[in-house]
Amino acid sequence: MGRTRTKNGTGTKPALGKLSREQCLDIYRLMYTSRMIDDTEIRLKRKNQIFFQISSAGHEAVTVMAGLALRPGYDWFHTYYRDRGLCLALGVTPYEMFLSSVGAVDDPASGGRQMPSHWGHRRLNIVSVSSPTGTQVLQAAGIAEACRYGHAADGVEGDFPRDAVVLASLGDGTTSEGEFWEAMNTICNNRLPVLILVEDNGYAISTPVKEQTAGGDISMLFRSYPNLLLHKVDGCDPVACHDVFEEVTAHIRAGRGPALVHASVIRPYSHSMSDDHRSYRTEEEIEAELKRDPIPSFARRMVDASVATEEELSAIRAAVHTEIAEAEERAVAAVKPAPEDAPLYLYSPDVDPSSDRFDTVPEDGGSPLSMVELINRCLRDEMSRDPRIVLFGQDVADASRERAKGDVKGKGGVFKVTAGLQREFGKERVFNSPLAEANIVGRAIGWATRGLKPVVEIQFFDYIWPAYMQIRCEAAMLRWRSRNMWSCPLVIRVPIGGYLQGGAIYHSQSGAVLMTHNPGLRVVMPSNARDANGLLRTAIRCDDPVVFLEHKHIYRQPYAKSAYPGPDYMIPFGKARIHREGDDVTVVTYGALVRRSEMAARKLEKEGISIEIIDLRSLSPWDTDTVAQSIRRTGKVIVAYEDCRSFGYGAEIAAWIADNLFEDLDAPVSRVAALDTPVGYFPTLEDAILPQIDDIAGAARELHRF
Ligand SMILES: Cc1ncc(C[n+]2csc(CCOP(=O)(O)OP(=O)(O)O)c2C)c(N)n1
Ligand SMILES: [Mg+2]
Repeated sequence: MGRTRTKNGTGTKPALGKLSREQCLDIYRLMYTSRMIDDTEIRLKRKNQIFFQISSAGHEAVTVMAGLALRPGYDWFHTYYRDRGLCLALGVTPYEMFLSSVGAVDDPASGGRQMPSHWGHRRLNIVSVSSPTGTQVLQAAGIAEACRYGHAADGVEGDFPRDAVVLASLGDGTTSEGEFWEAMNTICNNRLPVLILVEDNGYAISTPVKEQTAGGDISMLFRSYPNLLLHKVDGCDPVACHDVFEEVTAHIRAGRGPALVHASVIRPYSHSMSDDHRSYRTEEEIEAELKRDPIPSFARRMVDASVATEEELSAIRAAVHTEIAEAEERAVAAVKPAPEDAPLYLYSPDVDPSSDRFDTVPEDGGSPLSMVELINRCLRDEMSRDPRIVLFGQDVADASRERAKGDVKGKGGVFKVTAGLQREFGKERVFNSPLAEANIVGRAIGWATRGLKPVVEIQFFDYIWPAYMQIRCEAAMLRWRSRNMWSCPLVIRVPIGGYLQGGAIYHSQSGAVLMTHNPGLRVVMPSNARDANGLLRTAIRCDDPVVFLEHKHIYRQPYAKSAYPGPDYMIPFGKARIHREGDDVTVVTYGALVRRSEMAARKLEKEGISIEIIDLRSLSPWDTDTVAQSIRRTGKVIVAYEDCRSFGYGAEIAAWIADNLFEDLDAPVSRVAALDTPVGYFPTLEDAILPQIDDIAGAARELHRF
């Protein structure tokens, strides 16, 4: 297969529109190959030799023409599942596609981990794409920003051509996703070099576009968007698509901003093989649509215009059949994943953040500083060391980009954690995001995929939920789902937790478990300034996505202050700290409950009860060894956590202890946690809901008596 195309401007004579005869034949071959691979997959699925099928039928013309207009391995591609034609035109081979269909280890998209048609190809810059509709557009925005930054910045290694285009394609239904609008906002506002291709086949599964989109026409809604070049095109007509892509790619490459191409296509087959479109479409409608089928209609057009003869087209089809039959046979016989493959590549195989490499000795460093100050110091140190690091989030800048060097004092985050960083490192490296959480994380994933190191802030844990799709389904899964071909090492800093008095329901949430429940993520939560400094440095230098939870109640507490531990201080992940040694009862805890456990232990000491406190620091991975060693001595354990008691983070710790240390326990595993309610505003409510010193002391007394 490959790209045998001839480009315009090579002197070949136009035959159809601006297309030469060679181009026309190549386009026909690519479109026909795409359809034949779909048809072969359908046959394989019926024989149970593959397990899922979704076709690109009807989308071949616009996708092939987009692929031919763009440069594989130079431009960047965030695709969706109907982009077989695009991928073929970029150089993915039929054999590689069949490797995906059968789920072979050598499938270049996912090594048998994702459904077929979830494209990915490292060499061609086709970024691994997931199934959630629309997530790819924010990531494409991030890739485009990273391309621009990498091109202009000093000292950033990698290839960042000035005029690369980033393609983001999607279906009509997917334009209803909020993330799509968040992406369009940033793409237009920042004039990013993104080509958005909406392949409008009139349906999202069974929902027609009129029920989906105001006015039934997505491009109409963008007429007033600033900086956006807009085109509607018949996506079944290769000649029309050629002209549109020629214009929009030139526009984007010239740095004149993004373009949206709204292509009308058809969907002659059902949504997927799990759907039967005859249950919601009439025969007449399906029949009528077939008249626009790009493959026979383009063949007719070529013959009518004497660009090709029937015999020549028939010879092309025969060659495609031969190539596909051979590719199918090889792929069916290819090696499939063994069960041992399952746990591979959740995390970086090269950089282990729990290793000794991340275990350094703190320097002796002067007067005590707060957690806010030492997080800020770490960010400053790391940004000075590594020009790949960029920071963005809501209100994190000192001032707007324009006023960055002005005479205002500067904001630097609602908790001032990033204060002064924009002033020091410039507006290209520290900037505000829109008030949109998925926007922050989705773009950060794009930056990280492109080899930069975003350290982003979500203003409050309570508002992280719009970003959860990006965190769980994208950041955590990118490496695993691409079998280590793609990764997005980034850091998401998140102020979290209660005990603020007045924080109430939406400024006091915990819920660390909702982060630790994602294989592929690292989750840490320091309880003091020095640990925050060392753990954040590890988070930044490691090669995995990290959620860095900063308890906002601890931010400025005098008891949590520490001396600056130096610019290379690191604490490995998965290594707990014995906060206090004791013999009678072990308290396993983290975050704000470390201090509360300490206060309880001081009380209990007077009663002759000796408490050992383990500060986990790192919630995923967590330090089973230190916990086990302590419980083997004390025989009694309290797991204390700020989450709701039921299904909270500590529930897993308690279950692990019960499973693994049953013989060492002299009493049941005890849990101290928040009530299973939100956190109330009035102080007595908050006190009753969140775990207190007396709750820990009471549980310890009970265990001691046991
Ligand atoms: C976030 C999310 N919601 C729902 C789905 C299930 N789903 C898969 S494809 C699809 C329809 C997409 O329609 P459209 O964007 O028009 O693309 P088309 O399939 O028509 O090409 C839906 C609802 C999904 N994959 N992701
Ligand atoms: Mg659709």
